[in-house]
Amino acid sequence: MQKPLLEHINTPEDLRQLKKADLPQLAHELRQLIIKIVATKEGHLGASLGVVELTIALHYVYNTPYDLLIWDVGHQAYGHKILTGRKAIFDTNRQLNGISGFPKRSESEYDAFGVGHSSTSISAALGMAIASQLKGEKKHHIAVIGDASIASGMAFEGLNHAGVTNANLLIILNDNAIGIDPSVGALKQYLTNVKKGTEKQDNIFEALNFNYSGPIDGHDLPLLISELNRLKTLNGPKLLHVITTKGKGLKQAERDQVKYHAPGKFDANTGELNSGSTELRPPKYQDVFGETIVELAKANKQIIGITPAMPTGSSLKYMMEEIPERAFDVGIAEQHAVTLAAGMATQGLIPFCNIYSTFLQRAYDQVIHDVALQKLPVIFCLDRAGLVGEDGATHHGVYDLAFLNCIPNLIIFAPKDAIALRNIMFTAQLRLDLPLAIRYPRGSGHVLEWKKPFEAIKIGKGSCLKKGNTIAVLSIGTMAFVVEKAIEKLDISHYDIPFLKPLDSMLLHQIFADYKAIITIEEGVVIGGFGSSILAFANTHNYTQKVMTLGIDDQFIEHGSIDQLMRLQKLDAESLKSKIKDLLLELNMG
Ligand SMILES: Cc1ncc(C[n+]2csc(CCOP(=O)(O)OP(=O)(O)O)c2C)c(N)n1
Repeated sequence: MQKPLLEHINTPEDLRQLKKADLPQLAHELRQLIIKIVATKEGHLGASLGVVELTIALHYVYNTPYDLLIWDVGHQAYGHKILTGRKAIFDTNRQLNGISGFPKRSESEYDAFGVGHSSTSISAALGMAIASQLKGEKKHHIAVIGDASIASGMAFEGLNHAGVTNANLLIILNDNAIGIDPSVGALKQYLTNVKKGTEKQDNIFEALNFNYSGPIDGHDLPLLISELNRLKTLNGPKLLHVITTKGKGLKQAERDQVKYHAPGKFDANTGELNSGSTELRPPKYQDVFGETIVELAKANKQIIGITPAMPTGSSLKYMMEEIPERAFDVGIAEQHAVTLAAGMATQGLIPFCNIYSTFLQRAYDQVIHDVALQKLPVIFCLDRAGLVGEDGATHHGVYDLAFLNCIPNLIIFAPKDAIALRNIMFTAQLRLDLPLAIRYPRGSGHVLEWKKPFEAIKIGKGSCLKKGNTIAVLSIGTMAFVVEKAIEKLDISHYDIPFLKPLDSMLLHQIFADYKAIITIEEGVVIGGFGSSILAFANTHNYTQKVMTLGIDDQFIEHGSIDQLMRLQKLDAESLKSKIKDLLLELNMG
C-alpha cells in the first residue's frame, strides 16, 4: 500500500502537485471517504461516486477557482467539496449548521454557482463566459450536466443560445443513462445510439454549433486529462460526452442505482442497507398518493398520472407498473408536464400531475396561463410541501401556498392526514370544473388505518376539530397534528381549514363571532399564505380581534432535520403552546 494521499490534499493547488500516476489512488481514497461519511451521515451517494475521476481531472487540469466550474443539480459535488477545502467538515454535510449538500456560493469560492434544481448550469456558465469576454478575462467556464438534466427545457435554451456565441464554454455531458430513475425520452435514445456507434444522423450537438468530442470513458483518468487539456486550447462552445457509471466503486450502488441514489444509512464495508425498524408505521404521503391513484385509475379510465422525472419519489411508479399506458414519466420537464396535463384536460381526460412543491416553481406560468386561465381541471399533487429537511434552502416546499393563492380559478387544498389526501383525490376525479392543487408533506401520513371507504369532500369546507373557549387556532394541512399536541391540555378551539381557496367564509364568520383572538398556523411562508388570507378576511369584514399568523419567516431556511427546522421556526408544539399562553396572558385570560 502506498502512503495515503488524500490526507495531504486540502485544495486543488495541492492536487495539482501530484503526479498523474498517483491520481487513481487518490480517486480510490476519495471514493472511500465519500462512502464512509454518507454511510453514517446519509445523503446523495451514487451521483458523487460516478464523477470521482471527472472531479479530480477537472481540478487537475483547470485553474479553479479562477476558472469557473459549475455542477448541475449539485448532488454529485461531494468529491468537489472534499477537494476544495471542506474535507475536515465533510462529516457535517447536510446537517444543521453544517455544509450544504449542494454547491453554494456563500460556502466556498470554488462553488461558482448555487444549485439544487436541475438544468441551470449551461445558462449560468454561458452568462459567466460572456461576462469574462466583456471584461477581457481569459477564463475557462465548465458546466457539468447529467443526461437527465440536459433534456430539460432550460438546458436546451442554454444550448441554443451558446451555439451562436464564441464564448469559451465547455459543457461536460455526464452520461450515466440515469437520473434518479432511469432517464427517459428521445434524447436518451439518441445518446444510447451515439454510445453504440449506431447513430447515423448528424450529431445533435454539432448541429447546434458545438465542438463535440467523445463519448469517452469517464473513469479513465489519463484519457480524461489528455482530453480536457486538448479542449482547453480550443475556442468557442465545446461539448465533451463522458460515460460514467452511477454508484461506481460500490457494488450494490452500481447494481441498484435507484435505491443508492440517496440510500439512507448503510454499512460502509459491505454496502448493505440498514434494514430499518419493523414497527408498523403510517405510510408515507407519497405512497398514499401512489396507491390511491392506482385504485382510482382502475375504476376510472379517464385518469392519467404524470410525473416529471420522479416516479420513485412520488410513488407514481406503482401506476406506471400497473397501468403503464396511462402513467407518464416525462423527464425533468415540469413546464411540459403541466401543459401536457392541460392539453389532456381539454380532451376530457383527468390528469393527476404530481410535482414536488419546490419544482412546481419552474412551471408557474404554465399553471397560470395554460391551466387556471382556461379553467382546465388539472389535479396537481404537490409532494414534499413544507420543510423538507436536509436538502435545504433549494428544496423546501414553503412557497406554494403563497404563490398559488393569488391565482384565480384555482382550488387549493392541504389535507390534514392521509385519509383527507385519499378523499380529496377521490373527490377530484368525480370531475370538478376547476383546477385543484393538493399539497402534502414529505414523510409519513400520520394515520395507520388510512384505507377507509372513499368519501367525497365538500369543496371549500373546514371543520372544528376541538371545541374550547377563549381563542381559536386555525391550521391548514398537517400542522393540525402540531396544534393537537400543543392544545392537549388547554381550553382552546382548533379548526382545520384545508381549503386555502375557496376559504370557508361561513365558518370564518362564526369563528370571528365566537373568539377573542385567532391564531393561524401553516407550514409555509407567512407572506401571502394562509395567515395572510385570514388577516385579509378579517380586514374586509371589519373584525378587529387580534390575528396572530404563524408560519415560515421571510428568510431562506437552510438545511437540518425537519424537527430541528420546525423548532427553529417555532412551529413545533412546545413553541405554539408558549405562544398561546402568552396570548392568553395578553388578553387577561391566562
Ligand atoms: C427542476 C428539477 N426537477 C427535478 C429535480 C430532482 N432531481 C434531482 S437529481 C435528478 C436527476 C438528475 O439526473 P442527471 O441529470 O442524469 O444527473 P446525475 O444524477 O447523473 O448527476 C432529478 C430529477 C431537480 N433537482 N430539479
